[in-house]
Amino acid sequence: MALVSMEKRLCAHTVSRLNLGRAQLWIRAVNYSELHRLYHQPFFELLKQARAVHEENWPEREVQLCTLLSIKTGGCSEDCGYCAQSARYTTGVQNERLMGTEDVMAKAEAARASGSTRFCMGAAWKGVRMGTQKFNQVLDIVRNVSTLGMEVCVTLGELGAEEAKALKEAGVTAYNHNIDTSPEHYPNIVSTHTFEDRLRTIRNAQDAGMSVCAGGILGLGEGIDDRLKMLEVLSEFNPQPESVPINSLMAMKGTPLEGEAPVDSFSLVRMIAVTRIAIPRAKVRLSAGRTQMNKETQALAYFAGANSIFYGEKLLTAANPRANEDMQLLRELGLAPQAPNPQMQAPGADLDRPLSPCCETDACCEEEAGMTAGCAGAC
Ligand code: SAM
Ligand code: DTB
Ligand code: SF4
Repeated sequence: MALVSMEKRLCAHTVSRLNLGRAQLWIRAVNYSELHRLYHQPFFELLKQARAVHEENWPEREVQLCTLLSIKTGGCSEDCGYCAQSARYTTGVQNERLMGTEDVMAKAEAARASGSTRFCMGAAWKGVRMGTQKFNQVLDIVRNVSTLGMEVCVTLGELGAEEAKALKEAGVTAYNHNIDTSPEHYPNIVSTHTFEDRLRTIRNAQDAGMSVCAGGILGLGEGIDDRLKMLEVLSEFNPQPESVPINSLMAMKGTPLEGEAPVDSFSLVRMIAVTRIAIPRAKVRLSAGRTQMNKETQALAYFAGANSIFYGEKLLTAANPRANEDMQLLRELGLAPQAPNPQMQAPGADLDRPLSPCCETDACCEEEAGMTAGCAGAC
């Protein structure tokens, strides 16, 4: 049974029986005080625990390779303080229109040929709306890419329930929507939408049956407590995210956060390790910022539980390590690319706990609010 050996060490959390497809697993929400205790242990003690959880839940040598493509670049209405694609900042990113299906297919086929098993498409806009030409175009792209045998991920900003269903039907495996930081720090970074808006989109993606990829960014001027509060929210999701990207800020010239200091490598590895323990069945993706990391830091991150990376020379607008350097590092460490699983089922909810983030309508949320600490604040 997964995680039994951690049972005695982790105490202040909910333990519940979860139906994940056909596999019965024990998954828990880990609360802030427990995350704090885990994070501040001696470094090697934390690594040992994270490694044990990793080995109980994942094939220890596999790393998932995901390729990113920006299908609509720049000119975004939102003011996310870290983002080179916001129209509010002068960053040098050229605005580009939504790509056509054929061009996207060529990139997706190249990604598959390079060994990627997940293709993630990002768009720089506030969100999508049913019936619009641009959303129809996105659906066409998804239908085509989903024929290639890779997992299909999209990150398109805000989603309503209808749009989420349409994406699922078109063939999306996972929806990426990051919460980025703690609820308290979020308003210091973004003013054009709220943390609760992000949670509502995640709820809609979960309800539509898509896997959710949700994580955040380290290095936004937050404290360690903010990082752990972000992780507490993610850990309380019911169902928990299928994958958790941990980005390190790539400080973009022209953005309000251009002067932020780089993330300390031991803090990054600690965060990966605590994420592995708190969300044991999620792929933990060592995401943006790897160009600033040496091989040793990345090796420690893999040891601590990272089992996915963005692969290929470009993220959305920023640079990523060269594919051959990544393959070389995997070989040096005895790691290997993971096989694709496009038919994978989204994690199922634990029916003994309320869904989290909680549901969309106010009335329903009020009903739930009385009975749940697991409502991550969407109501
Ligand atoms: N517009 C969509 C949204 O906001 O969800 C999708 C694209 S957005 C660029 C996807 C994610 O990339 C953000 O939520 C953030 O976590 C990450 N990101 C963006 N710029 C970054 C940067 N400069 N450094 C690190 N991560 C970044
Ligand atoms: C995620 O968490 N990180 C990726 C993906 N999801 C969409 C994006 C990273 C963007 C890095 C900055 C850029 O390329 O502009
Ligand atoms: Fe727009 Fe997404 Fe960038 Fe925010 S992170 S400015 S929503 S593209």
